Amino acid sequence: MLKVWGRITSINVLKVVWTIRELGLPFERVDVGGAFGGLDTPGYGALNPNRRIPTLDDDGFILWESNAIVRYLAARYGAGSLWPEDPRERGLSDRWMEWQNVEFSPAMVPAFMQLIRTPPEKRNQAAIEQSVARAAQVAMVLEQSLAGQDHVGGSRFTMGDVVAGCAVDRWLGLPIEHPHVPNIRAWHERISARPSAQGLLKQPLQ
Ligand SMILES: N[C@@H](CCC(=O)N[C@@H](CS)C(=O)NCC(=O)O)C(=O)O
Repeated sequence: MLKVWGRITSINVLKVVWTIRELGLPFERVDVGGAFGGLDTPGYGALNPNRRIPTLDDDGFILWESNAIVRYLAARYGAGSLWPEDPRERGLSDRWMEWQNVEFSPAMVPAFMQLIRTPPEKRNQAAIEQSVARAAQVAMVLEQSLAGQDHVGGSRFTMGDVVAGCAVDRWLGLPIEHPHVPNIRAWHERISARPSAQGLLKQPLQ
């Protein structure tokens, strides 16, 4: 059975859990990281030398880095669904995983950390404003790409929807003024309605 290490309040754990649920696979999740601790033990360090979450164990095969885990699971268990078999269709999905990792999350995370994980008296208003503005700018790339299509890679739900969807779900949940993004909001409703997303998306941020 699949085993995932990591608290569910981590976006990187969330995307892995959503992937596994979408694939309909049995799994066990172990709460480590954050207030749970457990990342500084020799045992965890042997599994994941970065001492980060998530870590996946698939029958003794250990993998870390959340987007690599999503790709692995999709390729192994979701060929033709989460993992498009046509290389072009797969590329159009996969690019949104890179976009999440190198464009959108770096823009948005400072605002998330300030507004959700920092007490009000310790917040840096300038950092929040800069992050909110940059995230809005980056989000418009997705907004335009979603015009006339139901999912990030095209007509079907694929791994790119999971990964970009987790980040966008957080962004939409932030107590900030968002730009006008009707295509993103419609897509977010669509993906949040999936049975596999229940209890994972649209949750209070913490
Ligand atoms: N690039 C890594 C980042 C992993 C990461 O930074 N995880 C955070 C949680 S989102 C973590 O381990 N934080 C320490 C903690 O939770 O104690 C991945 O995508 O898996």
